[in-house]
Amino acid sequence: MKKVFVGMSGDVFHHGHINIIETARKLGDVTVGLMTDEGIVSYKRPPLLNYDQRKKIIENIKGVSKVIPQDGLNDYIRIIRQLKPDYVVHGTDWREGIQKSTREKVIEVLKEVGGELIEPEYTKDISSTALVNELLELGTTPDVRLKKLRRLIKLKPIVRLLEVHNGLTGRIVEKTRVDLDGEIREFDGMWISSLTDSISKGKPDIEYVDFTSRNQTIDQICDVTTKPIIVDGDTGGMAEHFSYAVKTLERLGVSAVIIEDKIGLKRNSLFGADANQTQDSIENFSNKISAGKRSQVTEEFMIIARIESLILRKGIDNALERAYAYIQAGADGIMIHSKEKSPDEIVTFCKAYRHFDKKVPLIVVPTTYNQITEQELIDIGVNIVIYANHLLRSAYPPMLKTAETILKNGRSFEAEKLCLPINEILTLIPGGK
Ligand code: SPV
Ligand code: MG
Repeated sequence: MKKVFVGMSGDVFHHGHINIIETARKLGDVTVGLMTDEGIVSYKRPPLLNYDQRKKIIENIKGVSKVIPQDGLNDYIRIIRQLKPDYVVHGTDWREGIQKSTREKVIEVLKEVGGELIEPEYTKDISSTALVNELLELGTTPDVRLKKLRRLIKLKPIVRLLEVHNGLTGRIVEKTRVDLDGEIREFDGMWISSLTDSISKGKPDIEYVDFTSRNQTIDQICDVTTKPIIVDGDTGGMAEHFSYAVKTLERLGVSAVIIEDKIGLKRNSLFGADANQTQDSIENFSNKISAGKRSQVTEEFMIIARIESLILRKGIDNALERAYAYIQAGADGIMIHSKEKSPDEIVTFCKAYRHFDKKVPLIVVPTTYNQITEQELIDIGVNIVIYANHLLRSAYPPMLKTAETILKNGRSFEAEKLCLPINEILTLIPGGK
């Protein structure tokens, strides 16, 4: 019996997959290399079904003898060297895009082991990616969305969030993708910033826009998106109030709330020591975290403690002492914030944090030290990066310019080139016609 190898993700299984397996089983004994969840997220969005669920399906397909884990596209090489298959079967789709270079490497290594590549014509008019996109357009449930963040943290080297403040910006995070030589890069989720939620309502970021109002923003965003959400919970208010907020956020399907260890009238952290800001005591803030944890309904919701020691110039040791205490109090994550132009103090904190015995996911918001790359953050152990205000900040200057242009000219003709064409805004959100 000849040995045949087929690599696949097998998420949203369809007749195109069956066509491949049918070709393979006519050639011999079929081993499927099933992409692990980590392997898939190394080049595209996480699968809808996890590895074990997909394995169960593929194992039960006629003609499949064995399913083995495949850890990403590069793992083809290891598997082929080990298995020494007579044939590798793959649809013609991998002649283009991210899998193109994998295909070339597979051809090389097949020469080494004396095997052959068989490429059945890719089944037209069906693709898992298109099916998944259609499923996502149907929407999601609070329960499914809430669980997504923990899964992403587990699977991805870094989880990438962008600020949203209404339904439209939610759609931008939901849909924007770039294709970098076949690697599909997108945002993993949304940050609901107190700064941009307040400013977009014409209010300062001083916790005046309270949870009742913030929840309306969140609800609006949930209505038109499926990606996970972290909410900026400001100081969390009084522990008694925070306990209620946690339950409401869970009911809405939010995955995590971040609360900052400040007390009294809250000012935005980026004012730093220029504004009158007071840090809470370790004891009081730890009690608030514990109260939130006790009130939680689901297992998966995360309460993340945000440390303001660097913002308030209290030093790294103070920040580390607080991180330790907040983890003891039950925090599911630590956000360390800085308003320095250089990332040095964040890097120092993250490196010291690595030596903690009990660690929880680490979150940073590189607004001022924005030269740091995601790869550099991964290297110092950061789990989540938040781009905290960029959609609102980038929208405001052109809006102001349009308003001024209309005033200066006494008509809108000159402003037209600054605007999205009417036919494009009409069709921006499907279903309008
Ligand atoms: C926000 O986005 O509201 C934040 C982050 O809290 S920062 O503005 O940097 O304080
Ligand atoms: Mg805020």
